Amino acid sequence: MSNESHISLPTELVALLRDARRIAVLTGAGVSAESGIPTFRDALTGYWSKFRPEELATPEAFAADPAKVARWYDERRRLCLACEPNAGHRALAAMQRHARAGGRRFELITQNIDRLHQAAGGDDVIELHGTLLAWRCTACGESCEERGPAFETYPPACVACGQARRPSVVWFGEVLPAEALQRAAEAAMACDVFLSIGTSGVVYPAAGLIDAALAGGARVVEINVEPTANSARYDFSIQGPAGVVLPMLAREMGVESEV
Ligand code: BV8
Ligand code: ZN
Repeated sequence: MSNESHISLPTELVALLRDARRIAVLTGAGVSAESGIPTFRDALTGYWSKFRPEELATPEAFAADPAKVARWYDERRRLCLACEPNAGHRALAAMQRHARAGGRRFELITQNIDRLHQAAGGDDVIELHGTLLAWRCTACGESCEERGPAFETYPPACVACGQARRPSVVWFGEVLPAEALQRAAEAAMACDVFLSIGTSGVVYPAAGLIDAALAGGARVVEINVEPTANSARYDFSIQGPAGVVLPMLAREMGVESEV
C-alpha cells in the first residue's frame, strides 16, 4: 500500500464514478508500462535507439525497408507476448464487469496494440491502432494471429500467396479503422465520465476524444505519472502510476473483491 500513500482521490471523483451511467476510458502506452512494455515516448533501446518510433511506424518506412520494420515489430510482438497484464489492466476489467452488472455502460478504448486489456479480462475493447498480434498480407489481405517464436524471414511471407506480411497496426499517415473510431467517438460524446489514462495526448485522432467528451458534457479525468500538455483541460488530474491509481479507484467504487 506504500505506493498509494502519496495519492489522494478526490471524494467528488469517487462519487462521480459510483453514480455514472456511462463511463468511457481511453488508454495509452502508460497503462502497459508497468507490464514492462516501453511507452512510445520512452527512448527506444538497443539497436533501435538510433531511430524515432515515428520513423519506423509508417508505410513509407515499411516500403523502404520491409525487413527492418518487420523485425522491429516482431521484437515488440514477442515482448508483448512475454508480458502480463498489470493491476491497472485488471482494475479496468473489474470496473467494466461491475458497471455492466449494474446495468451501466463502460467502454474501453485503447491506443495500445499489445492486447493486454483483453488478457486481463477487458471485453469488447475498442482498438484504435490495431494490434501487433495480427499480421496481414500486403497483397491478398490474408490475416492471421501470430503468437509463436520469431519469424523465420523478415518480412514474414504470406502462407496463401507468398507475398510480404505486415503487422495489423495503424501507422502514422494511415487512417484508423472507421468502425473503431466511430464507436470511440460515440462513447466519448455520450459518456458521463471520460477517463484518459497513460497517454501523452499528442497522437490524433485519439487525442481528440477529450474534445468529444467535453462537447458531450462529460466530466473528464486524467491519470498519468506526470502532467501532460492537456492536464489543464481535465476536471481531475490524478498523478500516479495507473497500476496503483486504478486499483485504488476500483476499491473506492466498491469493485475491490474482483481486482
Ligand atoms: C491519421 C501504432 C488521417 C503503431 C500508433 C502528417 C500526415 C498524416 C498524419 C499526420 C501528420 N501530422 C500529424 C498527423 C496526425 C498523426 C499524429 O497525430 N501525429 C502526431 C505525432 C502529431 N496521426 C496519424 O497519422 C493517424 N492517422 O491521422 O490519419 C490522415 C491520413 C493521411 C494523411 C493525413 C491524415 C494515425 C495515428 C496512429 C499511429 N500509430 N501506434 C505502433 O505502435 O508502432 S500511435 C502510437 O502513439 C501508439 O499507439 C501510442 O499508444 C500512441 C500514443 O502515444 P501514447 O499512448 O500517448 O504513448 P506515449 O509514450 O506518448 O505517452 C505515454 C504516457 O504515459 C506519458 O504521458 C507518460 O507520462 C505516461 N505514463 C508512463 N508510465 C505510466 C504513465 N501513466 C500512468 N501510469 C504509468 N505507469
Ligand atoms: Zn497473401
